[in-house]
Amino acid sequence: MAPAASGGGGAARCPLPVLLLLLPGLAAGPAGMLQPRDTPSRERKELGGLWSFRADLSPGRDAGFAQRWYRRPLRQTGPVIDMPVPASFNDITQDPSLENYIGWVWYEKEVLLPLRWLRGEPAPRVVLRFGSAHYYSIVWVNGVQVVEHEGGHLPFEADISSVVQGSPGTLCRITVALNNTLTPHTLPPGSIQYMTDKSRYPKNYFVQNIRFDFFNYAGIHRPVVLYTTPAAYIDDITVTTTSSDSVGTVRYQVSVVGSSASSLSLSLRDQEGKVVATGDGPVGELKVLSPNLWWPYLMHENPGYLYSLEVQMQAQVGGALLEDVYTLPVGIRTVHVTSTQFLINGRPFYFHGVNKHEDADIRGKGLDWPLIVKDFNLLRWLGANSFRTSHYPYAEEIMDLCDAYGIVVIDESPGVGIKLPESFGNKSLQHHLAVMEELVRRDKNRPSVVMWSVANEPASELPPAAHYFKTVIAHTKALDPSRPVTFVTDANYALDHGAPYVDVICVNSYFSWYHDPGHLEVIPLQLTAQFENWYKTYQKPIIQSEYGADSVPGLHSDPPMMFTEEYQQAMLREYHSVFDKKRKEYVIGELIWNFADFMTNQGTTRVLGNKKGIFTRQRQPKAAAFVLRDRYWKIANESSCLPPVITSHSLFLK
Ligand code: GCB
Repeated sequence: MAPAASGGGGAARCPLPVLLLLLPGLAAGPAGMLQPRDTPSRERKELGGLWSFRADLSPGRDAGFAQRWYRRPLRQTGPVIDMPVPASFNDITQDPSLENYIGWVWYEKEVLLPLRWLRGEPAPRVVLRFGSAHYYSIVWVNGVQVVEHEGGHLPFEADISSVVQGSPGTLCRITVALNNTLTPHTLPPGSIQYMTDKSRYPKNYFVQNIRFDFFNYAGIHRPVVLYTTPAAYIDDITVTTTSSDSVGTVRYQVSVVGSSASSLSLSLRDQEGKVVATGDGPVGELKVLSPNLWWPYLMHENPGYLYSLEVQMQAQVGGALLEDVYTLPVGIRTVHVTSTQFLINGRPFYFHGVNKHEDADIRGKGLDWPLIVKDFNLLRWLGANSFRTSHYPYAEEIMDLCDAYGIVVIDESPGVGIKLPESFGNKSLQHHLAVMEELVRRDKNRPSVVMWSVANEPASELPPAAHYFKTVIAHTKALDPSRPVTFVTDANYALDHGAPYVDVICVNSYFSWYHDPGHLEVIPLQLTAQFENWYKTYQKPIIQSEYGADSVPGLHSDPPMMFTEEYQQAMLREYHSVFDKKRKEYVIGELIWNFADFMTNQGTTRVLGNKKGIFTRQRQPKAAAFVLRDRYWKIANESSCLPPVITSHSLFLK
């Protein structure tokens, strides 16, 4: 699991001291993080495209700070290359040292701002927002530092009004220093290891060790936008929904910044644009008669029904009347967990879905619309009704489509690979709590999100895991009492210190793969025992949150042998026969590992990455995809509330 830190030679000093020196604590405050939208009172400018880029190749990776590269255009302080945004930088060039680079890289973009943003009367508030940048970011505008952010998968932003409005011209220079070093206290954690045996490694050679199984792609991964609001503005909106006796209730809370005397009015519109409920003030309830509930895909003929909640604010600030408008999509649905079931709108929901990654050729983890839409088409072709955002929060653009298409989401934090004892200490814990705050703040209003997962496969058999998970789960529930909380375990049921605190048991197992490789015949016994042991211990519903086998596309053998397409199919079928017995009792879901092949660190068990996809990395189906497709449509037809059978021919109705 240890990549060469700086390519072939590897002789570079660790950037870690620089990172730690600059870590002041989390910059994200309690403010809202509404997705930037064009509204009558707000404008948005996308900053995607080519940025200037330089990796800091100085021995300490610290030349950029020593020479203050943010003070002048980047091209004036040394050579730059073009770097696409959004994208990971790793696979863009032919340079292996950039592919495996660890330390600070620098991005820069020069943008001309509209005059009305700078000299308008009254001048708007101008905000610079990053959908995500991996892992640690420091941002300057015109040489002035505006924000720092830790964490690679969640948005952060800065009010840059005073910087740009105070500048003489309309040119705005945005400089970003980004560091992908992981420490035992980052999420995900990692560690730098110096190789000191001089007979085997060059001087100062180091590697970054990680305990998770995907390539640590880095870069500005999601859209960067500038947007405006009035000086007094709608900062945050929280909605929760219930429904009973043909009345849907939308409870809302709105916070305004910049004025203590604002007035708020709200209207909820259906998909025809008809106003179905109105309200006013910062807190209240909207009642919707005979609501169109938000249903998961394949549970209703019109899944993913979204109303539009339009919030209008008026505030008198310094003699001027400021107006702000923000529109939030709202789905009315309920979620409940019993000891044997997961209920959406009071009806049992069975997760027949996948685990994914944000991963593709060339762009790495960079947001890519063709890939996103292709993946949703494949999900619906497959008859999948759900996925887990293994192993970090996915882009807001992806979550929007889950809301709109009715794809149910288990929303996972970047808490993957928490294995070292020091990663269970207070420093890590506090950071994990802050990350959950950022995640809940971002995704709390999404109907597709039905459960939070705070971690994947931590060393939950270690005693400190008890306090750690008790605290993280309680904190998450306090932030959002409306959704169940879990983490995904591969620990022994009798030793797991975190499981007492979850609402749903999510368990990963790889029988006949990592254990008893090649012995498919052990699956029925071992999988049955797994379910019975967990249920006997906790009386909570169980999701098989991972299972699967690597297959190299085009590799065949009968009888099935490991790594062939036949073996992957056969393993799935063995698991499915047990799922079919246990889903009549308390098993509430099955999520294949994995939707598509994905890149990992190099290693003796990985042939150009992890090959457990049922689709290749280029999204072509392997034989296993057809096994799963038959199964998912069959399950959907069994449990559908629609009188006529849904067939796979109705796929593209949406
Ligand atoms: C797991 C991990 C996942 C890996 C998978 C595998 O248990 O949760 O991140 O990729 O196994 O294929 O080894």
